[in-house]
Amino acid sequence: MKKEWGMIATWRMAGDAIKLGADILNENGKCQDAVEKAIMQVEDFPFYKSVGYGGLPNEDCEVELDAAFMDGKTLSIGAVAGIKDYKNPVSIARKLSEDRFNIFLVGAGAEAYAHKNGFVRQNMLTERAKKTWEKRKKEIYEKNLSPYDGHDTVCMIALDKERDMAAATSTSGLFMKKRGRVGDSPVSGSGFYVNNDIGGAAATGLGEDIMKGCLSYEVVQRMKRGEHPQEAAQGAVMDFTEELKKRRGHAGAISVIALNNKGEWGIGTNVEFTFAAATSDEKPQVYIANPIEG
Ligand code: SD4
Repeated sequence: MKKEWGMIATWRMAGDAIKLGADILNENGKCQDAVEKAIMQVEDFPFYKSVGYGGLPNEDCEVELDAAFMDGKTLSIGAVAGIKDYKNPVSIARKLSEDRFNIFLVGAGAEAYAHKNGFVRQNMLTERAKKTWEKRKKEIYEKNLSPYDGHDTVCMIALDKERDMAAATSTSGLFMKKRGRVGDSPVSGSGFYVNNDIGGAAATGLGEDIMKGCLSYEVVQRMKRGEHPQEAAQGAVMDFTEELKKRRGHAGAISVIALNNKGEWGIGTNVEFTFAAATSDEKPQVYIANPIEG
């Protein structure tokens, strides 16, 4: 059933932000604004430890952030990776999407662009995140653990009343990552993809594995072939998880959200996963999903 508008987002942390996005869409606002403003809210909240301010740092205790923005009408994309000391990476990504060239900037280049365009500088490392880093560092050493534990990306996809669609992502990436490590979140086709004529998808989980399957693009292509977002997302995640296990012996955590241009939504996941969704027919709500074995 065709909805007037719709929105879906990854993780429980998006539960409040999706209400803001839903209000924007309900009041005839644009999908581009809905995804950007909702993600900004998550980025600004200090207790969400995997996104924006308060995000967990890399192995050198620096907060390096990745973010992207895509417009489903023009297919414009903007992205930043490994950016430090700027408050809202998603907004920098959106601004970059207006450009014809140089749409994906990393590190110092992204920071110089942000500075030139008047974005707010802010130290993104909170005391709380620093303490978590110190504790983890000690544990890794004492217990000989793998350093990589804990990561979540906020992804949002929206359809507005004009039938336009947009998607955006923002993350601090893998906790204890190496300096300069970039995940799937700012990478088109892997971390996100949206096309007004079909729909959009966005991913969270282990970027190193998500990128091997270009999963967001894969889900959009399945929807193009007529699959419902639920079928497309679950099928793509399960098929690719199997493939990774077969070829490599293991598969990381992978979850994908999907929304088509009728406002129908779905998710696919190989782990327990929380997400938030809202449409013109359904109030904003947080859901818990478990993997469905194929
Ligand atoms: C990354 N995909 O940097 C991101 C992190 C994430 O749930 O979403 N984790 O690999």
